[in-house]
Amino acid sequence: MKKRLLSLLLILGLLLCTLPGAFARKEEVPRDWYEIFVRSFCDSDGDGLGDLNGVTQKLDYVRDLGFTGIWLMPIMPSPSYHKYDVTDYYGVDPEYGTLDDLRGLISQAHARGISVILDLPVNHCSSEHPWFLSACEDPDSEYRDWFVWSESAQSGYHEAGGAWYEGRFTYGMPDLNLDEPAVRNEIASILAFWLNEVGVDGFRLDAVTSFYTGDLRRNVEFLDWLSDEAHRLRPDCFLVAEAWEGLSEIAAYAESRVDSFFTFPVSQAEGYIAKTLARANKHSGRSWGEYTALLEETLPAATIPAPFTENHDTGRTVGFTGRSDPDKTKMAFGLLATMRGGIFVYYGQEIGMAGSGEDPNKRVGMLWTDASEVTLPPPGATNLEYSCASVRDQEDDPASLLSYYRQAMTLRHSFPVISSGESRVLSCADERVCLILRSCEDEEVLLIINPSASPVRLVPADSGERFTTLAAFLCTDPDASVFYRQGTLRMPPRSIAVLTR
Ligand SMILES: [Ca+2]
Repeated sequence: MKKRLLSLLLILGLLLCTLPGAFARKEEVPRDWYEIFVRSFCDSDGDGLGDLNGVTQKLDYVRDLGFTGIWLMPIMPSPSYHKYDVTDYYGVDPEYGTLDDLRGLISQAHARGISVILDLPVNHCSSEHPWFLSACEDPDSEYRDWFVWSESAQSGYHEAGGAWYEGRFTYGMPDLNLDEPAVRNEIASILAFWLNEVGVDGFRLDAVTSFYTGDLRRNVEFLDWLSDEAHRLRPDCFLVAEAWEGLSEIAAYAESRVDSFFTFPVSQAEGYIAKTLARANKHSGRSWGEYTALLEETLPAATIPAPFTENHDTGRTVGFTGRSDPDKTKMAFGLLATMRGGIFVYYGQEIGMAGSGEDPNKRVGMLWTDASEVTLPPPGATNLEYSCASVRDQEDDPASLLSYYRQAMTLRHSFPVISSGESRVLSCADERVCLILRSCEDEEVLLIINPSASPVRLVPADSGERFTTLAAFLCTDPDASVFYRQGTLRMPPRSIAVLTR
């Protein structure tokens, strides 16, 4: 009887493991991702443009920084510098290299324990894509219904041959008709090509709120379809989606079977991290606790949060932390590095690269050594001054931002529960400090975070939880320390302590 029960449980377990999506998600430790704009990252052949082989050359750097995944911004052939308007979903833009270069990159990444996901813009293609050219030339083309047409002019539509096509972003990006079965078949083939033939580990899904503009229900339906297709092809693939919205809207999207959604409310000058670190905030610890609790109760338990402070579309982090206060810039990452989920860092963020305003300014060449050696600026970039030190100059400086990033990532990975556990915010009389109990089945830590610019002294046991050991700490000042003696914890400004029982 017992045996039969056991085998029944085993079969049930196997069944659950083979189902796509939700069941497998939460128990695993999420990966942390490094976002790369290939054109501006590293040039391997001296033509002035970053390329895939350049990324391969820098994989040790990415690994040593502590990242276990890279997100490559679009690499498929495209007429634009950013390549979010694709002309061939089955290739690599010659500016960046070849499919074999990508295969080489993937195998070198895997050898270092790094996963590779590609940016996948399928809301729209390029107006130069052969599908669209055919659809425009001939109203009887088999590709006509791959796009959305109107007999009259309307907002978000553009004229072509006496009819109007939907192109919500620009006229150069015609929206694909995602209700057309042939389009869905094509997208399924695209997924199969990259996941199975090329071996990428997943996708970053671009602009998912625009699939059916303003229609959450249909967007989620499409995301479920796409996620099921991808996980059927590769059960372990990872999908992270861009729904650039407020928290409740993101939570609604996260009910879909896509693994992860970017946590936009954490990011940028108006985000949770910036607000917590604002100069006038005398209750920075309480604020951070409230934001942590808000995320915990709003996002569905099965989703993997993907917090970040900057990406290729936003102003860079130093724009809101301010160059005059390097410790604040460090602490912005300290907060990010203690968050649940899989965090995302945009190339150059770790050395404090600046950039805001027009998009090209947010996407300039990575400063490895010297400003004279960076890749060619994206067309339209106007701010080409570098106000931070290069990777070379920060590498061996224990006080550098880069060194802090490495330490923060080391702390994060020393306690997998930080990434995968649930949070419970404990009360603390000193509102400059925040106590977060982070726990999963077999691990539990108490994170004590002092985001404030003051030193603090507290008795952690006053929270009602007993943690006896100071297991790790992280300070923005490399010469500072956290002390835990006779039940009292002394923390310098902008510091983090990890206590275990
Ligand atoms: Ca090149």
